[in-house]
Order: sequence, then C-alpha cells, then structure tokens
Amino acid sequence: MKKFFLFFYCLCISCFVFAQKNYTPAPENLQARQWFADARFGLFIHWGPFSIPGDGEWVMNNRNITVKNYSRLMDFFNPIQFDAAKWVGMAKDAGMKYITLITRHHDGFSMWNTKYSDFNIMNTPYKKDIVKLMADECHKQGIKLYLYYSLLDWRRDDYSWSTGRTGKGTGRTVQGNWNDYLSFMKNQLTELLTNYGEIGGIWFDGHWDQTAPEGAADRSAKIDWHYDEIYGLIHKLQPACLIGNNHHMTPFPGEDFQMFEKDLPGENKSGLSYQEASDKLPVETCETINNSWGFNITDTTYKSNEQLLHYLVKASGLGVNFLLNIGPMPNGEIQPEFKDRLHWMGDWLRTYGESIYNTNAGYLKPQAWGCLTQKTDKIYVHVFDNKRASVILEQFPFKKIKKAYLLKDKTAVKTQLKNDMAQLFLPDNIDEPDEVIVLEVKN
Ligand code: FHN
Repeated sequence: MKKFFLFFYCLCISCFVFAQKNYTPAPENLQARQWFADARFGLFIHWGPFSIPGDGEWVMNNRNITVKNYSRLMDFFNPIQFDAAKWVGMAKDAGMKYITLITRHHDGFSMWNTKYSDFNIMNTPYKKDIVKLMADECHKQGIKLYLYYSLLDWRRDDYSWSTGRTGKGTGRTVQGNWNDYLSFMKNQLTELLTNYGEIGGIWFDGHWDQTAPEGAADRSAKIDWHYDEIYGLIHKLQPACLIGNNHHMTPFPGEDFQMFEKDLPGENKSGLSYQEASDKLPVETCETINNSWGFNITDTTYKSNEQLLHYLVKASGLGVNFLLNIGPMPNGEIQPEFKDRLHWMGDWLRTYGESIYNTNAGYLKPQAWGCLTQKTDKIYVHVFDNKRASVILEQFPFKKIKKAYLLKDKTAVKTQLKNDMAQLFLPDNIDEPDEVIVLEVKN
C-alpha cells in the first residue's frame, strides 16, 4: 500500500505539479482547438542538416557523431532548391490544412535566426531564415503553422544529458547547469512566438528521454521540465497557441491537444502508444510515408496511396487528426514518391472531403470493412472492402434514414432499418479504395 502511494505521489510530482497548474484555456484557445479538430489533415516536415547524410534525423545519435564533427554539417547545408511557396502549395493541394515544421530537432540545429545558439540556419551558406520563409508563406496561403520544438538536445552541455537515455555518444564530458538550458528554451520559444506572427501550436518532443521507456510502470521524469513556466510563457505570448507534447502519456495540465505516434488510439504497433486517447482534448496521430521521419536515401518502404488514405479515414472515424510526414531532401526538393502520394490524397479529398473535414468520430469504432464519420444529421459510411454486397450498422442511433447515396455521384443506395439495425446494399460496380455512402438521418 505504501509503495502504491509512493508511486502515485511520484506520478503526481512528475506529471502534474510541474505542468501548468490551474490552467484555464482562453476563449481563443478553445476556438483554436475546434479549428484544429475540424482540420483533420496536416503535413509534418522533418528537415534540417540531419537530412544531408540521408540516414534519418537520428543520425547523430545512431552513429555516435561527436558535436565537433556533426557541426560540420552546418557548412554544407545550402538548400538552394527550397521554395516555401511550393511546399505550402503542395500541402494545400494535398488537402492539408496545417503544417508542423521542425524548428529544432534533437541535434540542436535551429532553423531560424536565433540569438541564443550559433548552430543555426544563418550560419550556413544558405543564410536565410527557414521558419520566417515558411511562416510568411503559410500566412499568405492561409495554412496554419505549428512548430515542432525538441526538448531533448544531443549537443548542449546544459541539457541534462547525464540523466538522459539518448545522445550519449556525442562526446560531451561536462554536465552544465539545467537552469541555463531552461532559460535557453524559454528564450528560443519567445523568439518563435514573437517574430513569426500567429503560430497554431507548439509540438514538443523528447520528454521521454528523461523517463523510463514507454510501458514502464513508473514513467516519472528524472528532471523537472518546469512545464508550468514553459507552458505559461507560451499561453501568455499567444493564448490561442495550442500546446502538445509527444511524451506518449496522458496529457499534462496546460496541454491543448494530445498526440499519438505511428498508431491510432487503441492500437500499439509502435510500442510507443500505451496511453488512452483523451476525451477532452483534440487528438492527433502522426505517421511516415516510408519508415523514416528525416530524409533516408535507402528507405523505399513507401506506403501505398490506399494505405495512407485508410489511415486518414480511420483516424477521422475515431475523431483524430492525421499528421502525415515528409522528409525533404537536403537540397530542398521533395522526392517524387512523396509528392505523388500527397497529390493523390488531395485528389481524393477534392471529391470526398465533405466526409472528412468538420466531422466527428463515428458512433461505431472502425470495423473490418471500413468506418464511419458523422455530422449532426449525416453519417458517412466509408467502405474499404468493395467486394461486399452489404454493410450492417448495429445499434443504429437514428430513427430514420431520409436518404442514402454515394457521395461521389449521388447514386441512390438501398437501405433497410429494422430493430436498431441498418443494412446498406452496395451497388455492384463500386471500385473505390473507400466508397463513401451518405446517410441523411433523422431522429
Ligand atoms: O525522436 C523523435 C523522432 O525523430 C521524430 O521526430 C518523432 C515524430 O513523432 N518523434 C520522436 C520519437 O518519439
């Protein structure tokens, strides 16, 4: 019993006391949450000097590259083909409503003109502030910009690397002062939230470096992240800015959305997703097109268009956003395998977007045949299995189906509603990866 209380106490200390106590979201924050939940589909961009070796964004850690040797990448990063207008245009064409951009990953490189670290984009041959270029273009093209910011740092001495799980082979010998690191992060976040206009959200990552691995009974952090100060600062600078933290746990106070990585809530294929989905906050899941976040020259395990589509639709069926990642090449180009898939998704959404954007989770969880999304008086039945003759919806929550038709061309669909069970008879010729049937319903 004593042990249980000690465990519970530690959990409280690690997760709650240091998070933003007594946080009441501002009205504009609540509105921003609703916007976010309605948007459903976003683009994740993992890009920086780590893209140069073509071995993913963990290359510094995985190859034990020392800080001194890794710093050389700064002299090579010159993405002359980078065109913010094209990137943002590509996301829009894909039907995405927001972009989440890496501003500083675990390697510690800052993609903007920061006063607080020399390891930044202005000291590369490129010399242009990538965050500014992206922010201006997002604002111009009407796409919201969210910023990924790593809590973990494989480079700095003042990051608590001695208690961390990763970045042990980067040659650090001196353990600096944790408070200096906290001030550094607060200064950088202040820059990001002051100099780049409206920021949709901050996407934190790396908390897990200071905890036991996912799934362990005690996942309390070994250090105090001072989230009360960090979250408080963000909400003070931009009250509508949503905070999410990829700690792979139940949201802490002060967080405005929850994220999953490489899993839909309820599955745990990645070994990262032991947490329950929040029923209070918007939820997002992120996934890669191949198996890498940052550019990986040998990873050709591309998911098919259909796989990516089913991920988006199943996420929507659970009321969850889908943040789909690309790892652009070091020269600023995006490989055709990514561009083609994004364009295909956009084409699909141009016909079927009504069944994804501004929808709620289906009253039934995703099934073997497909899933449901809903609006007040409509149910969208997404049928992935086009070999079926009919689909049965058990415990149908409406008294009447006023109309049923294929979303793509309004072809009527025969239905039967009996004893709380709706049966939909599918036309013979359906051949879509997701055939969407609209049910106009009434109580
Ligand atoms: O370590 C990172 C990884 O590089 C990537 O950024 C993903 C994206 O969700 N998050 C971390 C792993 O949990």
